[in-house]
This record gives sequence, structure tokens and C-alpha cells, in this order.
Amino acid sequence: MSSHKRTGSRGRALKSVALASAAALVFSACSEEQPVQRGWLPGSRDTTSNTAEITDLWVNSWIAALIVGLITWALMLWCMVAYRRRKGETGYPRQLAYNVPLEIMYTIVPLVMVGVLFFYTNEVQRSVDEPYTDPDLVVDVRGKQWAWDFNYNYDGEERYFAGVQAELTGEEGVRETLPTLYLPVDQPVTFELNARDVIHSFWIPAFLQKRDMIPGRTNEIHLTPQELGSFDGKCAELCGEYHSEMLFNVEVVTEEEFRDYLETLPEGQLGDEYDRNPNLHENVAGTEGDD
Ligand SMILES: [Cu+2]
Repeated sequence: MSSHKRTGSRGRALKSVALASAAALVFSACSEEQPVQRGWLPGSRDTTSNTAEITDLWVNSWIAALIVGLITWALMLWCMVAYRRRKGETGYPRQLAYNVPLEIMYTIVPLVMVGVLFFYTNEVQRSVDEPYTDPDLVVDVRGKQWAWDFNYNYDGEERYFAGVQAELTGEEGVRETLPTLYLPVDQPVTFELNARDVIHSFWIPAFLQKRDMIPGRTNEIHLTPQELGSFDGKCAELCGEYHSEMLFNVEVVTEEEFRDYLETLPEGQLGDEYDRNPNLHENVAGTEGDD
């Protein structure tokens, strides 16, 4: 949402919306390194192939919520003013019970609203989660207490990066020591999200997507980075004592730079053998019937 309009003194409700959004901004920890800021959302519409759709879903949900809010506040105010106690009135006002049309109305209307939200959420989610049939790049991301391993498979070439936990000393320059995920711009990538020990969550705020990493199970994210630049990544699931230090950098670079970077990495992959329970994947996969 690019602008934040306030209409007059529409009171506490708007104020709390503003407060909530300010809090959301603070908690989403937008750093000064983020290339673009636009209102309440990090990144831009074009940061990845999915960010436009997700932005629209978010903004339109807010607009819908605001319209419902305005109607509700107006009705409440109208009741308070029109049916206030007048001078000389005593006792209770006329009591009303079992108004069937009214009850049907306030059952149906919220159902319709939930239905509409469900419909659009489902549309966007299906579109965003549509898997790539043959992505140029597959990154098997392994979350571990409290760092990240990145296994790259690019055109059949396998390379790996073994992440070491950052030491957050409060000094300058720690950012450079964080594990860094490199991605080539404009190339579809499938992230295979795995956890080595406990549940983690893979989150690049500017990409507007976040997904849990669960031991023994592989979740996926499919996207195409569309803008060059540096982004912040982090674990978004409380995973132990140093959860807050489970950070990483994301560098979206040109294809050439990406190839050069891959050359600097050792060949091979860091697979299940480094998991806390190396057999978990097979066992869980076996019971679920996927690979
Ligand atoms: Cu974690």
C-alpha cells in the first residue's frame, strides 16, 4: 500500500489500524539495506515473479476489511445516536427477540465475506505454489540450529555452501559473515526446504513468502527473482536458544556472476547424512508415499 490516507478524525479505530501497521513494520525488521520501501511492504511488486500477486491480495484484503469496518462503525454510531435515551424516558426500551430475517442476514453476510476472502486467497496460493516443471536452478536449503546449508543444483552441476552460525557481537561487519544465498536474476528457482534437527522456517521478507522447514519432510517454494540486489533472510520459527541469530543474506546477481560464484564452491551436496536423524526423511516419506 503506497499511501496511508487518514480521513479527518475517524477516531480510535483508524488510529489502531495505524498503530498496528507501524508495529508490523517494526516487527518485520526492515533494515536500511533493503533496496526499496513502499508503505507497509518490503521489496517491490517485481522483486519476484510472485510478489505482484501477493501484494494485490494483501492490499485488496485491507481495502475489503476497511470497507467492512467503515460500514460497521457507521451502523454502530447511527444506533448510538438514533436510539439514545431521550429526556424523560424511563425503563427499558422496547425489547426485540427472534427476528428471523435479521438473523439469517447476519449469518449469511459473514459467510459470504469469508467465502470471498477464501476464494481469492486460494487463487493466489495455487498460482504462487504452481511448481516449475524443469527449473534451471534447484536449491536444497537445509535449516539447522542455527545456520543454513545451501545445496545448489544448476543445470545438473552440484555445489554446496555450508553455513556457520553468525556471531552477533553488536560490532559492525557481522552481516558479511552471514551465510549467503546466491540467485541468478530472471531464472526460475525451486527451493527444497529441509530441516536438519527441529522445525525452522525459510523467510526472505522482501519476497513476501515464508515456509516452514520440517524434519523428515520437504516443502517447496517456486519463484523467479526479477530484481538484482541484496536482501535479508531469516528463520521465522522459534527454533531454540540462538533462533534470533539464524540469519542469512540473499544476493540476486546476473547469470554470469552466479556461474562465477558457483565455481568457488566445493562440488557435491550436503544431504540427509548431516541431519540429526539421518533416516527420518526416508521414514516419513515412506509413510506418506512421496519420494
Ligand atoms: Cu530456525
